[in-house]
Amino acid sequence: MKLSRIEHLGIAVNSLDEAIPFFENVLGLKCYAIEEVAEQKVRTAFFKIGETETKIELLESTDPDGAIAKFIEKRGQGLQHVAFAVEGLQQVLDLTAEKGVKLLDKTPRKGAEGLNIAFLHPKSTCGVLMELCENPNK
Ligand code: CMX
Repeated sequence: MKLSRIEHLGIAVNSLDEAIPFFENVLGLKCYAIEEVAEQKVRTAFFKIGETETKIELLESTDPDGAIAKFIEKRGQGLQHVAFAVEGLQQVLDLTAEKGVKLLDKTPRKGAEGLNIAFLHPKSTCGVLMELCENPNK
């Protein structure tokens, strides 16, 4: 596969309202969007980093049974996933599965900001949850 860049870093937080002031007032980033992704049971807040296209995505759980709530229960707040931008996501997933990697998503699904996304299982990726993202409008 060919990764173009880091699309975003996903950080699990207890509360967007409590976390956002640190990113805005201390790191000097601007929260430009808050979006709920109901299917993932999360509310997200996005920040662009400087002149780059890389973003920080804060993730607040909307459901005690959701992946983010379970992550925080087990590990506390922190870096939850790294997302890479790719082109041809379905083909990338097929080739990755052929290499014996455990996929959480065999086909892309809709993530925040209209991106097509798919996760690789952390058991196959040295313990780091990895998300692959494709912008369908590019
Ligand atoms: N990073 C690394 N390891 C993780 C992890 C993460 N984010 N989340 C879970 N794990 C590990 C757990 O520690 C556990 O390891 P052990 O078996 O060694 O204890 C194992 O994976 C299984 O975890 P679990 O708590 O039992 O939870 P599940 O199997 O129910 O779910 C996972 C794990 C990764 C499949 C789930 O977190 C998931 O589906 N994540 C993808 C969805 C997601 O995170 N969405 C939020 C992002 C929204 C967006 O960007 O659009």
